Amino acid sequence: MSTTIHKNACILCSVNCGINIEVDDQTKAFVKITGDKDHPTSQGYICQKATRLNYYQSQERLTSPLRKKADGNFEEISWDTAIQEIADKLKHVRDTYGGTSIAYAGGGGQGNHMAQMYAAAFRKALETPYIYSSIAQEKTGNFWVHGKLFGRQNVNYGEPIADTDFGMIIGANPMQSHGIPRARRVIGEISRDKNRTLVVIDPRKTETAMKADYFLQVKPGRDAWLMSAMLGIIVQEGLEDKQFINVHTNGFHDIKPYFMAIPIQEYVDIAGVDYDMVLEVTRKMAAAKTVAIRSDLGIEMSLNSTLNAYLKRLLFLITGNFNKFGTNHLSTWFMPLIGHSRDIDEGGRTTMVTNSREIAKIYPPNVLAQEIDTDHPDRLRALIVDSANPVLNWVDTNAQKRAYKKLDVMVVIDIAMTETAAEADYVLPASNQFEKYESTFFAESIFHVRRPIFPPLKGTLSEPEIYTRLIKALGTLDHIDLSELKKAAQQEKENPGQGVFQGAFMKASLEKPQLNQYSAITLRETLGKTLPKGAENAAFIWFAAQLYASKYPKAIRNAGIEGKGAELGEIIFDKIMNSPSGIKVSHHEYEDIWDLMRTPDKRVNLCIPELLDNWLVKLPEVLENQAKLEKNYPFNLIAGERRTYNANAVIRNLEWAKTDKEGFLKINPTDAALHGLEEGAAVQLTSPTGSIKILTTITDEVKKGVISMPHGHGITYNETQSYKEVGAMPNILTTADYCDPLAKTPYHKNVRVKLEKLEEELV
Ligand SMILES: Nc1nc2c(c(=O)[nH]1)N[C@H]1C(S)=C(S)[C@@H](COP(=O)(O)OP(=O)(O)OC[C@H]3O[C@@H](n4cnc5c(=O)[nH]c(N)nc54)[C@H](O)[C@@H]3O)O[C@H]1N2
Ligand SMILES: Nc1nc2c(c(=O)[nH]1)N[C@H]1C(S)=C(S)[C@@H](COP(=O)(O)OP(=O)(O)OC[C@H]3O[C@@H](n4cnc5c(=O)[nH]c(N)nc54)[C@H](O)[C@@H]3O)O[C@H]1N2
Ligand code: SF4
Ligand SMILES: [Mo]
Repeated sequence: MSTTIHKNACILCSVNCGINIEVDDQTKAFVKITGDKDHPTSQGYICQKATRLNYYQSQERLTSPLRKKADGNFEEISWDTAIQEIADKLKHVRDTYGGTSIAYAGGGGQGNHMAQMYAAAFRKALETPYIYSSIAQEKTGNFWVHGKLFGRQNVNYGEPIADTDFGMIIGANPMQSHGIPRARRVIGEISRDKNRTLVVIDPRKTETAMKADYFLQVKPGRDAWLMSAMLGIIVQEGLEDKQFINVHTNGFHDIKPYFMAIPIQEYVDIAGVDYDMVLEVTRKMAAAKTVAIRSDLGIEMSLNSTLNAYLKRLLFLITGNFNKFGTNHLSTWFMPLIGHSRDIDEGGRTTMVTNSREIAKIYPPNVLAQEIDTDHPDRLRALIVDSANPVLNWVDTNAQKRAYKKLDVMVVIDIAMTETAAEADYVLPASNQFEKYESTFFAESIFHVRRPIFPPLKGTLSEPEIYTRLIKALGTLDHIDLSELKKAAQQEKENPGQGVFQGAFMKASLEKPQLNQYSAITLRETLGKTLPKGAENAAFIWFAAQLYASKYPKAIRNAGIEGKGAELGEIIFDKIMNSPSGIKVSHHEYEDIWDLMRTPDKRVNLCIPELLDNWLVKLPEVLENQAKLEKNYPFNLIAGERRTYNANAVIRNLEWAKTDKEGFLKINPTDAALHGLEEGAAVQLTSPTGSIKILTTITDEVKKGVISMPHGHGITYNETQSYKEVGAMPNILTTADYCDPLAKTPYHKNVRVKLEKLEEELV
């Protein structure tokens, strides 16, 4: 058997480890996948999920554009027909009701972000600001808080557990979900080192908790009480870092009274953790040389999400653990995936129906169905979904299905027939992530352009091509003449290093400002044509490189990339295009890092009155409301755990899972006994929104009253039909209104349900 090894990246989580994929030259099957030692962040590390990426590559695909018929079934149509009909329908909606009646949903899952630049141009052409993103059901509370503390919602910021003396992990399980590079090694190292401390705060005794020096098994949704108590201990015992506070922050004296007033013992009791351990952990944190705090969905998708984001940051800020080695710190994006939005009181934008605020230029999935399913004159009437599966993954599956029926037109761009695609009027088949140039760049200071391993599957197109065709069909680019730029690109190719293309591009941008809005398309059609076949999709990186070089030349040179002025941008672009393992594009020295602050005086604004007066002091009300819900729905369901074999819904064939195909519900032995459940018994869970049937596994990983089910199950896939009824969809149970009042992030980790034993067999 002859094989070829291709470098690429794993697309199953945001860490995007570099991988070597060994491909059988005859059958084209993935024979073996190993870690790529040359990848700048993963350095050869991979987890068990990447080794089974062959299930992504070999899964059932879409191979023709589809149009829904009156009887609800799909028919195959040609690309030309699909593009023209979709463009005509969207144009009609735009011209009749305005661009604000159109929404875009998605944004690239864990590994296909290249299309985003083109999707942005498409939204410009459709005149819609509305991008509903999965990120806005987890991180927007954080971004809003960043806006207040650091001056901008889109600052990039890191949580370097790998380099810290005292690592605290709140509501994250890096041993399974990663979220930080080489997570298992990093956690193992800090865990084994007697001189370093690892604290885990989680209601579940997770794989990460097992490695901790201190495990605080908080009651679900009670982190705000715990973190307030810790802040209370710090200020009441005078443990804050006074020098740091003086030099780098404003507002400490305004926030101090709120934490002086925290009844520490009472709050620790509400959180359900040991008082002495909280005291010890907090004092140790205040005394530690460096502290880094990492958190994720456990506090983002639960009660007090935005307040949690603030309290967590206050913990590292008032102990002086910010912008130093081994502490939470700012950095930069080579190419930002989010932006900065003005807040409501500054005239910022909101949605038309529910008045939900835009944060970081994105909108919350939690309100999408309500923005469609209403008689409001300004409701949404058209929806384009790309690289996302909202019906499965976003809140309230059934409410979404009802809403989508009301749309004038719904288009889904995906590689597979998903639960969401099934609802669409048109489905467009995309080439998958190993069949086109793609990029990954979530990790700090990294950019990885991945080359295609295979040509596009017959019948499919890359998203950049799809968006370019759609924009052309809308007629938006008709009046833009690109001939000068095409000529300049050709000259640049023949005579590189003279800055010919750069000069021409700058000139064209000044003369025709509308070009800037469509720069991804412009570059693809000009510079892109001089790049290797397929690489035209990556041409926009040239522009990102120019911008980045003009802003952070020193940090770029620190990363070992030499060059000056205009030349530096060209050099980074070249390096990125010619580094199959990805490259580190910058390194910010700690002495320069405070320059990345975006407040006018480069100091942190510690005081966010909205969160203190309207929220922190009203925590007792949150508790009262919760108590009412608990009466009828006694169980707290953690709906969406990351496990050994789930990866959102990127791999639909659940045969890829070596264990837990069924997606078991974890339940405590006492609860199991109370309900007469034996290992593997089936139960029905009912929430105010819906009910599901699921198999149980008995474990003391969860306490009495807490149950936990995996994310990414309930998928319909031919070969796994038999699991369909058991591997349940968590979002049948979730409720749109049960969410953060400010950012509208859902409380998926705190779904209130009741549980009944089922006598029937599920499989
Ligand atoms: N295996 C795998 N890895 C993944 C993914 C995947 O699908 N599968 N998805 C990726 C994506 S998109 C994301 S966003 C990340 C998410 O990564 P994580 O947030 O780390 O993963 P989760 O398991 O969803 O939740 C984290 C932890 O929060 C805990 N938790 C639940 N409720 C509470 C609470 O009230 N308080 C506290 N303190 N903790 C609570 C849960 O018990 C869990 O251990 O994972 C990424 N990695
Ligand atoms: N109850 C509950 N719900 C949750 C969560 C939870 O913890 N609990 N977690 C949430 C989180 S953190 C996240 S990030 C979301 C994730 O939810 P989504 O954003 O929906 O992400 P994925 O499941 O990764 O869906 C990616 C889609 O992209 C498609 N795809 C793969 N490759 C390509 C490609 O090259 N091109 C195109 N066009 N499509 C492609 C896949 O087929 C799949 O349909 O789920 C959320 N939903
Ligand atoms: S850590 Fe994430 S990116 Fe790395 S191999 Fe595992 S799933 Fe893939
Ligand atoms: Mo996520």
